[in-house]
Amino acid sequence: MAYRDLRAFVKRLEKEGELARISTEVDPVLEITEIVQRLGREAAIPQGLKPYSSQAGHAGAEAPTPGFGEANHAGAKGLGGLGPALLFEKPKGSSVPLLINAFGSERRMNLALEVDALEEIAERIRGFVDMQSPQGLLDKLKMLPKLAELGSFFPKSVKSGPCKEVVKHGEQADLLEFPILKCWPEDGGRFITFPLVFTKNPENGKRNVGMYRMQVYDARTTGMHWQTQKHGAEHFRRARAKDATGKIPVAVAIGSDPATALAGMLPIPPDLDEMMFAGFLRKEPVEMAPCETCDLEVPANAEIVLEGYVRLDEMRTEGPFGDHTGFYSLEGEFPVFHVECVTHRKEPIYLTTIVGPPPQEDFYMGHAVERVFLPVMKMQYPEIVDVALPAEGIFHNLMIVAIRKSYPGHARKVMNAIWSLGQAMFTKVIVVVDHDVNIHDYREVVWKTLCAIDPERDVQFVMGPMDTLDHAARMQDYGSKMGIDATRKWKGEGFARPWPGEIKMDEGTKERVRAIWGRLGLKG
Ligand SMILES: Cc1cc2nc3c(=O)[nH]c(=O)nc-3n(C[C@H](O)[C@H](O)[C@H](O)COP(=O)(O)O)c2cc1C
Ligand SMILES: [Mn+2]
Repeated sequence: MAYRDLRAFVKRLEKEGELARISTEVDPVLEITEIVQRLGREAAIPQGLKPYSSQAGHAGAEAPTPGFGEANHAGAKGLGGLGPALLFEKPKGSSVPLLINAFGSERRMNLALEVDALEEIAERIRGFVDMQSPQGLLDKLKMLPKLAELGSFFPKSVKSGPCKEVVKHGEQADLLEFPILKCWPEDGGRFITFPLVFTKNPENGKRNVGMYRMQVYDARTTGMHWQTQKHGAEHFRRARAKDATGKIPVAVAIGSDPATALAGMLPIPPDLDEMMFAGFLRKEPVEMAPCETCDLEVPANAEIVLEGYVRLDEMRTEGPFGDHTGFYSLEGEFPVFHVECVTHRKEPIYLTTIVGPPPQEDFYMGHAVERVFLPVMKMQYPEIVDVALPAEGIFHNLMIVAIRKSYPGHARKVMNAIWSLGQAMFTKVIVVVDHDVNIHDYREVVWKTLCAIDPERDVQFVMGPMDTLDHAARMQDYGSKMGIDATRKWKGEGFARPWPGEIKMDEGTKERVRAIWGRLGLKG
């Protein structure tokens, strides 16, 4: 059974010993951040310090061994966590409790998505992706349950829902009643960090849901941090092209059942409904209730809903904001959200998160996305064996890819594929290695990559769109990327020298030493 709402998830976390309640008054201005950071510093297991484990089985150049890859997943386990989820019952200046770090460990991500391992979701996706047109009658019959399951994911419109237990129009609507965080000292103000922002494509009416931070300017005005390549920004541009002086309706839901809350960050194609994907994840449709003041729908189980509009002729300075990168995003001009109506549950819970120097809670959310979408990536590019996004690479700065190399130039083909694949377009550095490198062991990756490259020959630069948050790019949103071909080089790539084998002791000698070990008087 899917979680009914956020509070059902909170209950489960508590039952599992994954939640701490804080009844002391704490200030959402900076203090909550510092508490979360202290817990994180103590609890996080730096991945780089994991025990060294070289992947067995050196394959000779141009002769990849079959049966590789699966063992690579072992390395992705045991990412630790950032301490428990925290429910601040008395945030200073607000009567609304605040939930943070709800997804800050691999275990809590599994609980959120109701799986024992993320692989299960990947497996379900594979099941659908593998569906081919049925051949005979038997095949057709076999597909029926899958198709029925697909149908059950579509969001379901309902008349109303708990999110409307309290409705406040106009002057009564007041964002300042919620414990909105000021995360870092130089932040431009308080920011809503875990919203689901709903808009419609003005051309075809299709829904988009994205997680975009919102700077609070006053009781009824916020920023709308639609980075230029994101779907919200595209809706804004298309509407503006039709009527530059108009406005578009926008609704924001804060806090819902965990799969729905997380759906806002999914890197899925434009015009694909994130709420349908949430239905797939929770195996039950998301119930959507109509807004009070505009033609949009929001999850009926949401804790808090903000309804309003964004004017197409208005921009305002947003930021600075202590960001995913571990640095401040500088000020920039972004659209403005005007709140006309606030609805919420009785005794709502305010869901939020903090980004900052890695790893933070978003690392565990991003890691889940990486694991869940890997089968989709492999479907399109079957040569991809595995990918790894180290926390320090903050999603867009570094992707390590293991491929089964089959032809000259294959590593570069994969780089180009990644740079043209949805939000993977932002990847600043791609390292491509052979399939027998354990890419979740970063020491092994550094060692084997550096041994495998002739830098001038194996590094490729390209220009393209950059993540808005990249402060080193020559211009905002546009800059260069680098691909490193760290695969073994082939004759077909102009490499005439022999490629050496990796050093490994033979089993016979190991066995003989094992037998006499006890007599040597050595530890270990
Ligand atoms: C905690 C958190 C905060 C985020 N803040 C922003 C943001 O302010 N602006 C933005 O464009 N993307 C932000 N993102 C990334 C988007 O949620 C992500 O790219 C998502 O896929 C966008 O949805 P879209 O593809 O429908 O545009 C954030 C992600 C997380 C996890
Ligand atoms: Mn989208």
